[in-house]
Amino acid sequence: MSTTTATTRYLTDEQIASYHRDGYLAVPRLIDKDRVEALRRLTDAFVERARTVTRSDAIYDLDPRHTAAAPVLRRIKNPADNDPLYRWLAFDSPIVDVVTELLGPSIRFHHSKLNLKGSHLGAPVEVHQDAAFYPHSNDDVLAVGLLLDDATEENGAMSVLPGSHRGPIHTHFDAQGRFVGCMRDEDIARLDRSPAVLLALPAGSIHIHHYRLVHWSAPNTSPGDRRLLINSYTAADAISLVPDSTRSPLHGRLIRGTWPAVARRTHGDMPMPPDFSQGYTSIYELQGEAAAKTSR
Ligand SMILES: O=C(O)CCC(=O)C(=O)O
Repeated sequence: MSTTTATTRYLTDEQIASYHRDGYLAVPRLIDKDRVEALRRLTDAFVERARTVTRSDAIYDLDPRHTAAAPVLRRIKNPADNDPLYRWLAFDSPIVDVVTELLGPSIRFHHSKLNLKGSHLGAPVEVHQDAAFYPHSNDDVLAVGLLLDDATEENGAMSVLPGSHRGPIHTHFDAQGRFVGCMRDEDIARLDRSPAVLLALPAGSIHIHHYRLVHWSAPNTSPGDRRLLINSYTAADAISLVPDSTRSPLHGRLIRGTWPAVARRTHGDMPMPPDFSQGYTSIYELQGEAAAKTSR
């Protein structure tokens, strides 16, 4: 691990150590209220524009209940491609400084997405590890979630299993060999999930999770939305073992530091990665394959 070169330090040594030990970290209220308010307005405008959209496309992942009269989006895809404020958050905000404190001074952007867990309708996310979707040559890969709304148990805040990033990457293929974007019931049953942590945090906070960390989130049963902007990053010397499925021109871009001369590898086996060469829809579509699974 390298040390940070950022002039302002956002994390204490204890926070950095706890990220490496537990595989996640919460930083309350990193982004100020005005910026979060602007982000909510921007996101509302995207949802408004979705009224004219009838099927999922390059920007919108529509919930099956979506109509022009009552738009229901599961996700805005690649938000950093589509507005300067989303781009600032991904490339220039304190989020990026925090990431360099965890991954070292040279980092690359992987992707962005905005999960919109709408009131009463918001879809759950089944138990999974991001590493099963996009394994890399080394494990310095993480995702940062920025909360646009206060996240609570009722509105489906994300849960993480501390330390699970030090365990295996579990298969996310079902018994028929289909990539279903979530772990198998028998593997989940073998995990002790009693130490799970619910990341209930106020709007403007971030939570960071290592890409091997087991995590999930429940449906939104509350009257308010739970919107979560996720930006993922890699150490610059982590090379993706799968082709880009984001179709974003920003994917893989060096955003801090220098381009490395050497790709760093971590030893060990993992399940074969999925084949998204025919296109990637979304985690919700994939997990729909496993719809028989009940919410956990
Ligand atoms: O939206 C959530 O609560 C979970 C997000 C997540 O794990 C994902 O989109 O991969």
